[in-house]
Amino acid sequence: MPTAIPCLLMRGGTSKGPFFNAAHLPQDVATRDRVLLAAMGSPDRRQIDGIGGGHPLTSKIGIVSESTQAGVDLEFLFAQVQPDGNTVDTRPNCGNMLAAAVPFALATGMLQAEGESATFRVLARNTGMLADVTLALSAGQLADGGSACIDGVPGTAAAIEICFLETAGSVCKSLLPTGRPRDRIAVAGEGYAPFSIDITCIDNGMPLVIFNAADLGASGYESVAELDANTELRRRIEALRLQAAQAMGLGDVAAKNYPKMTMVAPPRQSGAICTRSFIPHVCHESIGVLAAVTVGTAVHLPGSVCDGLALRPKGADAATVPIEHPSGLMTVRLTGRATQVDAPPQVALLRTARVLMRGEVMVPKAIWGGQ
Ligand code: NQM
Repeated sequence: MPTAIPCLLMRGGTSKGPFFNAAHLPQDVATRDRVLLAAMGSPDRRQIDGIGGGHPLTSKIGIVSESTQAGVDLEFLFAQVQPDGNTVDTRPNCGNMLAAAVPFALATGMLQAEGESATFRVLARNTGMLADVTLALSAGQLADGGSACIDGVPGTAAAIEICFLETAGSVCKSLLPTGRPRDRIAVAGEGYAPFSIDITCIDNGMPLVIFNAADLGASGYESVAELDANTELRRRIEALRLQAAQAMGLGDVAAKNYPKMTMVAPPRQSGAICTRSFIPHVCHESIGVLAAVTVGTAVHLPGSVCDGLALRPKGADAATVPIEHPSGLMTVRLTGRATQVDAPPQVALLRTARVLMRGEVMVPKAIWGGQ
C-alpha cells in the first residue's frame, strides 16, 4: 500500500496546490522534499504522475503548523516546485498561497474562530515575515461565498485581507540590495547581441529585477502566450536575471525561482503601471502578490525605472497603487509613509481562497513509509 497523507487541495488567490499539516509530513527535510516531489509528479512537464497542475502557478505547496511563538497564531511554509524541476524551493514567500493558510487551519481544526470575521497573525516561515490575515467567517469557517473579486479568478468569494508587516529585504539583505534605486548592467550571452540596460533591483517581500519593456524591444502589453513563445526575449531576460542576482548578493540563481523579472510599461487601463512578470522563466498569468507589493514600492521610489513610466498616485490616493497585469489589476495599499524608501511602508491587499477538495495524497512507500 502507498503512504496516504492527509491533504486539502486549495486555491490561494491566483495560485493552487495541496496544503498539508506539517505534522503529517516527514520531519527530515530531504525526505519531505522527495515526498513533495512525488506528490506533485515532478520532475515532469505535465506532472502526469502527481497532483501538480503542470504550471508554476499550480505547482505550489502550503505547509501549515501551529505556532509556539508568542503573538503568532499560525505558521506557514510555502514550497515551490517547478513542474519539470527536481528541487523544492522554500526560500521566497508566496502571498497568494498565504491567503489559503488560515482557511486551511480552520477547515482542519488547527485554529478556531467565531463571529462574522476574525484576524490571525501568521508567520511566513520562508523569510520570517509576519502578516495579519482578516477573513469573513460563517460557522467558524471561511464564509462560503462573498462579494470579493480578484482579477485572474472568475466570480466572487469571501474577502481575505492580508496586511503584511516588515516586508523589506525578504530574501535580499535590504529593500535595495545594490544600494541604489537604479543600476545599469551590461549583459552578454549566446544567441543575441550584447546589451546594456537600466534595472531596479528591489525586494519588498519578493526579490525583483524591474526593467522597461521597451529596453528589450517589447511593448510590455504582449499577451502571456506571446511572451512565452518569444524564446529570444526569454533567453535575454534569463541572462539578465543571472547577472542581476550577483549584483543583488543572491549568488548563482540558475536553479532558484528568484529573483523574479518584471517588465514594465506606462499604464493603459487606469492603473499606475503596466507589468509582465516572469516567475522566473514563464510569464505570470497575472502577478504575484508580493511581486505587486514590490512593484508598488518601486512606483513610489524616486530614480527607479518606474520613475517616469508610472502614473504615480498622488494626494489622498497616494497609498493605493493599482498594478496592471495580463488579467487585469491588482491594487496594493501602502499604508504608513508610502513614499519614503528609508521607512518601507506596510502593505495590504485583498485576496480570496477556497478549499477545492479534501482527501489523501498517495505517495509510493519506497519514497516514504509514513509516520
Ligand atoms: O509574489 C508567483 C503567485 C506567485 C507568488 C510567483 C506570489 C507573490 O502568484 O507573493 O504570490 O512569483 O512565482 O502565486
